Amino acid sequence: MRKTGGELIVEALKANGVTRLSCVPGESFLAVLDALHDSDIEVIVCRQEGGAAMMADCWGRLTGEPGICMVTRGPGATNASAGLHIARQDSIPMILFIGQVQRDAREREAFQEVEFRRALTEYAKWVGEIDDAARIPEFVTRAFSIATSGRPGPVVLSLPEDMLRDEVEAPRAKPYVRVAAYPGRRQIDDFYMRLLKAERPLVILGGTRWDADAVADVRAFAERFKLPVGCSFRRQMLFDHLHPSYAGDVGIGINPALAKEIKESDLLILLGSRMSEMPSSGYTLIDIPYPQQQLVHIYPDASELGRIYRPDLAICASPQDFVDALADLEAPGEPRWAERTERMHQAYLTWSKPPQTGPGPVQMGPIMDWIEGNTRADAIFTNGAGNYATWLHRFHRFRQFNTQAAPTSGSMGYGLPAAVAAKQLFPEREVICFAGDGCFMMHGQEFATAVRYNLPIIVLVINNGIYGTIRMHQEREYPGRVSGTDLTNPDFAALARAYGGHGETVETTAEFVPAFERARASRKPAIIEIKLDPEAITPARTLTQIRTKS
Ligand SMILES: Cc1ncc(C[n+]2csc(CCOP(=O)(O)OP(=O)(O)O)c2C)c(N)n1
Repeated sequence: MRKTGGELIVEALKANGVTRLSCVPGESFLAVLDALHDSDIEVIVCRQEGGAAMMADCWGRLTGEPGICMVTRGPGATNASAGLHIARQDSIPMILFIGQVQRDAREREAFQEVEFRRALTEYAKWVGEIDDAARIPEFVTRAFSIATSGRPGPVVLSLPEDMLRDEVEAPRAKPYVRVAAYPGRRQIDDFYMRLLKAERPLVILGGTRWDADAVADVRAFAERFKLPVGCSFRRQMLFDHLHPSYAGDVGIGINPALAKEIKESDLLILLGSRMSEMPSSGYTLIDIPYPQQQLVHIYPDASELGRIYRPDLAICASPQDFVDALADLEAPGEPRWAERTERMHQAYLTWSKPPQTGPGPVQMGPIMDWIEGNTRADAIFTNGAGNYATWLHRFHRFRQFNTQAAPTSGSMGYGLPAAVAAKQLFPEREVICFAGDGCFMMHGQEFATAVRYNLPIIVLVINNGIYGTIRMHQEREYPGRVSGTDLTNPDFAALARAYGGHGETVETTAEFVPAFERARASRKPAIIEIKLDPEAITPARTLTQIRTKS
């Protein structure tokens, strides 16, 4: 039976288990939109391709299956590249389909033409173009394999417009098969012997290719061996923060006590993490290329092992596949390091208590305390980039897998589209987005998407009227010379109402709780603007203290 390219794309998506996708439409892929008309794939129509791609990233992040996004050529694809870059740095499976110019117009710089196999190579794990509609099943299934195997990442498939309209006979699409990479018996024995001989071991979890079972397995392992466990930057959902093994967040502004323990440990077990610039405190935490500590590095992609840090034991396995093998390992009675683990957890608990006072009439500390006491363990928190995110990362105690969507790539604007995607995926769970005034405005238009699909997310816009992170760096490097970091903002509560959502403005600490309760009760997408004194630039230091180095 002959089918159009558009129909074959949708058929291949269905064969690979796709139930939702994000898009901004373009005339370049009308044939796919037409095929979607008769399918049960849910199409989330977005307002800008950057947001659409970030939603697909978030689906990939929270399901482990590639998030799907469709955009048009030139301007659509360049907008989407913001989300592509996040998926690349954050190791998230995602497939971006781009409608492309017709085949006989290529290389003339036709309308909106970009040669994606040249332009997007560094943003994606693989960029392919489908020239022949009969090969759609082959390309799409391969895209799923590449996006999910080894170190996951985004794949781009370019779809020439006329190819999508061709009617051809093609093989029926089959689902991709996941590639597992288990550690061998010899490697597990080696790992076990090193652990038994260690005095001060420490585990750092990170990366992707985790799921709820793997998180439960690693928790059980840490519990049996009383091991201290830290989570890499923005991968905090990998370990229950109230578990006695939890040692803290290995990210920006790391607890100095934890940094010291990492430096002084004699066995570092890096499980799933690349230990890139942010978690490694700018590549200072672990010596490069020869760490002082014995290093066991477990990572799903061989090319990462030994790239920056020379490991003593390298295991090429995904976290899911590695932790499977830990169940058989027997713990020694009371490990030598048990007391140290306890001390590290106590240090974390102290470190994660927010300050109750600071400049201005709004105190984020008590607000965080209230959020901790009044949200469920399965609530999902999203954010982009900015100093405001410190409140969430340092003081929220993540308890469960799949409760965090935050870009390790430090991309502003991620939190809102991610919240929309997370709520669409888990409608029964509360989804709270933290954003700065700068961050929110980068993809604020996706609030309209939340309203359109009736997704009652709660967005906290922490408004200090500045691009705060950059102002902080500026005051440190060029004290008193403010340049390019002031902002003029809309009334965010009025903006929420204009979109058809619920809006609140919080100008004192006491106003926060009733505002949050009203936002919850509204059952609408809501924005709560929290007016924060710009002096409250970090939980510990004011802008003036940074400027005057006092
Ligand atoms: C897309 C993008 N553009 C620029 C930056 C650089 N940057 C990092 S944080 C920041 C300011 C964030 O401001 P805001 O969201 O208001 O939060 P605040 O730091 O004030 O809390 C900027 C401009 C970035 N990380 N991502």
